[in-house]
Amino acid sequence: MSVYEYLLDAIAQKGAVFLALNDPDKQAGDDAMAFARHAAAAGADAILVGGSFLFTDQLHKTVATIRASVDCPLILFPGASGPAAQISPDFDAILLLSLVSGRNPEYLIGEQVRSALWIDRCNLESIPTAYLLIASDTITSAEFFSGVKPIPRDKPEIAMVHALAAQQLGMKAVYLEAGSGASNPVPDAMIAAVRERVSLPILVGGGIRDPQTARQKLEAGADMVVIGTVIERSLAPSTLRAFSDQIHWRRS
Ligand code: 1GP
Repeated sequence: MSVYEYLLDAIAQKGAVFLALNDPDKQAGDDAMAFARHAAAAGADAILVGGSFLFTDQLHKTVATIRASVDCPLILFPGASGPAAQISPDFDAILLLSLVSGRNPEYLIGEQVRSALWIDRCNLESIPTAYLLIASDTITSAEFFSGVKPIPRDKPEIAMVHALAAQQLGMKAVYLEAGSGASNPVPDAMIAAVRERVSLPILVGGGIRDPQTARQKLEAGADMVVIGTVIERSLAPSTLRAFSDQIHWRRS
């Protein structure tokens, strides 16, 4: 089964997917091992690894450590650091992001061309994903590095039409991103507007700090929730389990 099929199956079986995001700049070595083990034990369906920009050289070591620690799929969540710094054969798949909410050709096709042979050589499964930046209160790292203005929070129809175009282009998922540590997560009305027109799996991330908010995003129409900052701050099993229980609503 491919990683994409595994995620679709988890959505069908459990209601939604819980993705734990490790930023190797913040948690490497033993911390990364603890992050992955706690997240997987609590029920995370897969581990994403990456960040908007890598300030350290810890990614390769971190992904090898996580690989040796857990059995669930490891998925690269690429940033702006170039393929050599990010792509590793220890990953099972890559969310091959195309920043469709912007008009910067580097993030629509340039980075993908630079990465193509590396992905091929490492035999990574590619999950072509439409990446949409959604405004929060502050300028996020993704916005800064890409030079792409986020979609205003009160314009759900703009997000919807970008996601619809991505579906028509053959992409396999839509990621609505408020940015790591965002003060406000993606609005429910925007998720609902995308859900109404688009049948692709919808990932939502950025600024989701509690299990109830995660559940709210699913009720609005999301299929996968990405949690990073909260897990970085605390590996308390009860917190992680509460996220898992709310996200896996079909089993709770
Ligand atoms: C960032 O959506 C992810 O790209 C996760 O965001 O760190 O705010 O959970 P948080």
